[in-house]
Amino acid sequence: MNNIPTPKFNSSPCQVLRARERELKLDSPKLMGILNVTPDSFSDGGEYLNPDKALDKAAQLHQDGAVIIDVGGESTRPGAARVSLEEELSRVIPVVERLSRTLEVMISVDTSAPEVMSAAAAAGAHIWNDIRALSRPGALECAAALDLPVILMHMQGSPQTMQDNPAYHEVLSEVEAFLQQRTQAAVHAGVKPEHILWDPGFGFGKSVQDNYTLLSGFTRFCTQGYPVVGALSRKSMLGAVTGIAVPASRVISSVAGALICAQQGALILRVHDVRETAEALQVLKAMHKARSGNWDI
Ligand code: PT1
Repeated sequence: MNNIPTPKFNSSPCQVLRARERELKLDSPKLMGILNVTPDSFSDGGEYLNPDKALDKAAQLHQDGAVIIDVGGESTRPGAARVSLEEELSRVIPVVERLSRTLEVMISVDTSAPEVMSAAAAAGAHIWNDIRALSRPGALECAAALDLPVILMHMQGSPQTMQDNPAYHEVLSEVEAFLQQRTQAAVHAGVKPEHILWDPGFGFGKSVQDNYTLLSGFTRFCTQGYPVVGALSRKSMLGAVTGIAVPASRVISSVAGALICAQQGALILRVHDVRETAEALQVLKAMHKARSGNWDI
């Protein structure tokens, strides 16, 4: 453990994420709770297709400590089927509308379709979470016009084929180069640099070893000036080392993974198990407070 760098997450000036009327101060790692409105999510498929159930779940995530709710209408786990625009819109928009009226949270939308994100933004969404890093036609222009924060994620291939034969010469530098390049493209299209977030994309076209190489070198992504999202909750990279085959049973390893990301500088953690992750984060926060001399807990 002694060669894992531990950047100060509360070093000043801290970054502030601004989205319309909302502000999120990234002075310590913040939790993004996952709300899947899909019939085929890898860990909670079909549970929250009903908007009433989705709202209850979001309220629970918020109460447990999530300050962002990530609404997803397209499953992007390995091998997932593609979904039509109409279907995605019909799953996502009603939930975003009701969420924005009822909860004091930032709403992110896990989509690659500019049509879905435009409608979601009109319904009150604050953040575009795009696993395809604004690569769909019209996505870059749409992101610039919406003037909202965007998460750019790395993926090799597509969800349908990405786990067939992932291969890298050097995974850390290739993922970083990709994120730099998509950042350039976004800024060139008119997206504000302070609206850009990075995500190395655990599980998206990566072998188990690639995923752990990314985890071991996570700090490098956190020192480029963009807030980084750590998102490995319940993923197969955890099952691969614990032997736990059922995603919903990977809570302990998910919390461990989230804490490793946070310790290395991740400022947003995308998680299913918000309460458990929030509890674990208290330990890291206490350590940072002791180190900074700001011990008032
Ligand atoms: C992610 C992410 C996401 N992951 C962001 N959004 C998923 N920003 C959906 C497995 O190996 O990492 N970052 N939206 C879900 N995708 C996966 C991928 C789920 C791999 C499971 C696996 O089990």
